[in-house]
Amino acid sequence: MITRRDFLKGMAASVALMTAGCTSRERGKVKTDSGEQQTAEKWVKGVCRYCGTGCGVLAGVTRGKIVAVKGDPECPVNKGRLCIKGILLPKIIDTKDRVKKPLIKKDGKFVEASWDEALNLIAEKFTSAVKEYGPDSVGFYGSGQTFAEETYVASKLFRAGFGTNNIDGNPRTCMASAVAGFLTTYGEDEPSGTYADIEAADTFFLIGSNLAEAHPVLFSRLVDRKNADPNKIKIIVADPRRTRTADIADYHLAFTPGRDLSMLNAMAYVIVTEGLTDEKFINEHTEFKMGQGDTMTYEQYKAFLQDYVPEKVSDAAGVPPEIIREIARLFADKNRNTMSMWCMGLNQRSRGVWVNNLVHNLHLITGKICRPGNTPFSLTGQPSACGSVREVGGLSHLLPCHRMVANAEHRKQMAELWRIPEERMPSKPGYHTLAMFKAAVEDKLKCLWVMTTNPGQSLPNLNYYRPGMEKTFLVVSEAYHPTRTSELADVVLPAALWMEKEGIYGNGERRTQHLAKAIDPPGEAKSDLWTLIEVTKRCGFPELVEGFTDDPATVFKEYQKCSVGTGMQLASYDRYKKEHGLTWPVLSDDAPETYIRYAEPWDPLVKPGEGIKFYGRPNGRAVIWLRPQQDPVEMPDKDYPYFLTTGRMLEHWHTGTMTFNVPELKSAAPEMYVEINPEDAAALGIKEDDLVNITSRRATCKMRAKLNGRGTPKPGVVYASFHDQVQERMINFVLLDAFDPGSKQPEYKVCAVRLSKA
Ligand SMILES: Nc1nc2c(c(=O)[nH]1)N[C@H]1C(S)=C(S)[C@@H](COP(=O)(O)OP(=O)(O)OC[C@H]3O[C@@H](n4cnc5c(=O)[nH]c(N)nc54)[C@H](O)[C@@H]3O)O[C@H]1N2
Ligand SMILES: Nc1nc2c(c(=O)[nH]1)N[C@H]1C(S)=C(S)[C@@H](COP(=O)(O)OP(=O)(O)OC[C@H]3O[C@@H](n4cnc5c(=O)[nH]c(N)nc54)[C@H](O)[C@@H]3O)O[C@H]1N2
Ligand code: SF4
Ligand SMILES: [Mo]
Repeated sequence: MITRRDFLKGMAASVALMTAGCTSRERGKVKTDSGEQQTAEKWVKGVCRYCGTGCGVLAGVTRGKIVAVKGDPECPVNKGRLCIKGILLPKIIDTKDRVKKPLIKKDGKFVEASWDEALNLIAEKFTSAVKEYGPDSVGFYGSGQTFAEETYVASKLFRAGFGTNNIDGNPRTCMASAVAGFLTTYGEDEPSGTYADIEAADTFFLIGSNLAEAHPVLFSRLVDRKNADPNKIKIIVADPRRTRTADIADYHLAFTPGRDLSMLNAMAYVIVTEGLTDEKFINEHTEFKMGQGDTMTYEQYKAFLQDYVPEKVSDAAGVPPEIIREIARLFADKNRNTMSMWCMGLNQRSRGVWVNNLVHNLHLITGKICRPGNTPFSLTGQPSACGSVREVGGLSHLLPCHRMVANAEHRKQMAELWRIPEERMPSKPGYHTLAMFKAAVEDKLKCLWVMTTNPGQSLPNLNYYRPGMEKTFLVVSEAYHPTRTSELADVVLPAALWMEKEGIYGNGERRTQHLAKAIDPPGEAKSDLWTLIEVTKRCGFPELVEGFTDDPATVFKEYQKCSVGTGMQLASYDRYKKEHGLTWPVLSDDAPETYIRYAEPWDPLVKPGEGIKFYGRPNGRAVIWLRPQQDPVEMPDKDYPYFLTTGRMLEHWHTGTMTFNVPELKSAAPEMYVEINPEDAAALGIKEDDLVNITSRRATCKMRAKLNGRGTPKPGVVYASFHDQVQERMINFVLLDAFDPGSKQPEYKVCAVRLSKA
């Protein structure tokens, strides 16, 4: 018989492979997938190309090729572990669809061009659009997968050069609600804790995160924690689907999509009415607010919670009242440490900011924050969504190092740092992602530069947005061609890929890490940094990139200066080259990294004797928000009776450009399918592997049915991943493009569909 312990061990092994099992232990020797022994001439330190976990890697290089990748045993994130995608990274490099020369579309066909021709064309188009239609007629759409230095130069070119804040990126589709949640609650972005809290927590509350597939090495750390003390460690997973993550949970709360706001408020109700709060913490470190920031009292908060008596909300939320009570008690237990982890299930929602606030509330009313193992931890998706976008200021309302466009003092500081007159800093926030692509549809955005992202596949409601990409003058910096975006481009610029260039990533725990260059890019491919610097010069702004070269150290030096005196001060480039990452703030080059923010003795920004201080807020107090339940924009009805939710699977990365090039990953998951609850399938006469039409008000997708696969949605809910590049199975055509009014993050997680056998 398989015991629960064996099962847990198996789970850990299936997602996170110890490198020892995949490559030889002997230093220098590597075993390739074909089994033969090869000797790597050198091992180069880097970071995995994929998820926000940020595993340290060592790339084995022989005769100018990466022949193997192993986990860096000295990186504290993964201590030598990698998941299957990380181990197979060498296979994304030498593929037949790599772009090796610039391509320009002429008479509807792509033809190879020289760099000079391509760069001059871009400079000519962008500068003349600015002249003719004004600075807001051009835009940049970047990514949480660029290096910090790349976004930094892009930001400088668009803001200080063209004079527009039209620079946004895919973290808008990913982290914007988490950012706004942190800012509204603590006045400072990014988590207060780090991954080390996993080893110190006893109760884990995972909501809207499928850790097992999306952050596998963190999942293996969680499984290790559970294995070390199976009776004590408790795992709660709140997700409308049974997932691989839910499989290891002590409690799986399969609530109704979008109704987690009432479930979280009901947990707060139980905590407050049963006297499980930390009154001293509430009195000393918090305040209450509602709406846009109206001050409330504790009494008003208690009155507000009366609408969320578990018995009242349980039917709508789809979770039994006694379970809500039980998990609320477990969460608040004063003898246990509680860590929450969440990801897209909360962020990709039309009330993503509010639901983020509600998780923070639970930690604030119980005082479970600012101590080891007690932390509200928002998981980050991309390898450098934090490092290269949130920190560099790669969104239309942000400036470098957590500064805001709307703040005149911040603009002044940046003008000084960039040595430009203050009036050259644009004060109007630019287009957020969906507004930018809408402006292209409406012919207001004349030129758009897309870098390290694939919006032609990853935006929602694609039938609406793709024609805009076709209409505008579209530049796509890409490693592969064709992609569902590069096919719409006017110019495709061949990009150096992972380990073919050097730079800085920042992972989900504030860890800034350096990736060295291991090999040369193929053909004429160049780093995005080089391309950005060249375009900046050719657009007539050489002063903005003076001293910058292809060597990212030249750019990082200036960026690091922007961080001095902010809440996220960084160390020098040289230090990152030597260390295995450092979690900021790091106040000097001999200072240690910071484990826990806002609290003594860890945070250097908290003065001795201050204890805990939420210094991002004017009064040093974090905000407990009164946020009511509000349903998603599109709920099921008689014509479209099912919820559709979308997300990811272990083997593939987003739009699949990289992972479908890896034979092992492709054969493990060759096409995307739709998960349907067996009860619903029986009612519809759908069997395993039947082709099913998934129809929304916007489009129809055709996929095979899986009834009891690695995930099972609750009845009334269906699920699909968005990794497929085949139009018929591209679920994003079906999705709604509603977004959160505060964060502007799209609601990828909820819309209404009907199903029929195809
Ligand atoms: N293998 C792999 N790993 C990845 C990625 C990848 O493409 N492939 N991408 C990375 C990126 S950029 C990101 S952002 C992360 C995403 O990581 P996750 O957010 O963990 O992954 P998702 O599958 O998008 O969504 C998580 C869960 O949200 C649930 N959900 C649906 N509706 C609701 C709801 O109303 N409320 C709540 N609370 N939950 C709901 C879904 O059922 C799903 O299981 O993964 C990162 N890691
Ligand atoms: N249905 C649905 N849609 C979603 C989501 C969802 O949960 N459901 N999640 C959203 C989220 S959270 C995210 S983060 C987005 C991700 O969506 P995208 O960012 O659009 O997807 P990626 O496949 O990561 O795109 C990265 C692109 O960069 C290219 N590339 C790789 N390395 C380099 C490089 O060094 N330089 C250059 N120039 N290019 C490079 C890759 O080939 C790839 O085409 O998708 C969003 N869309
Ligand atoms: S867990 Fe994430 S960062 Fe680590 S190896 Fe896997 S994909 Fe890469
Ligand atoms: Mo993401």
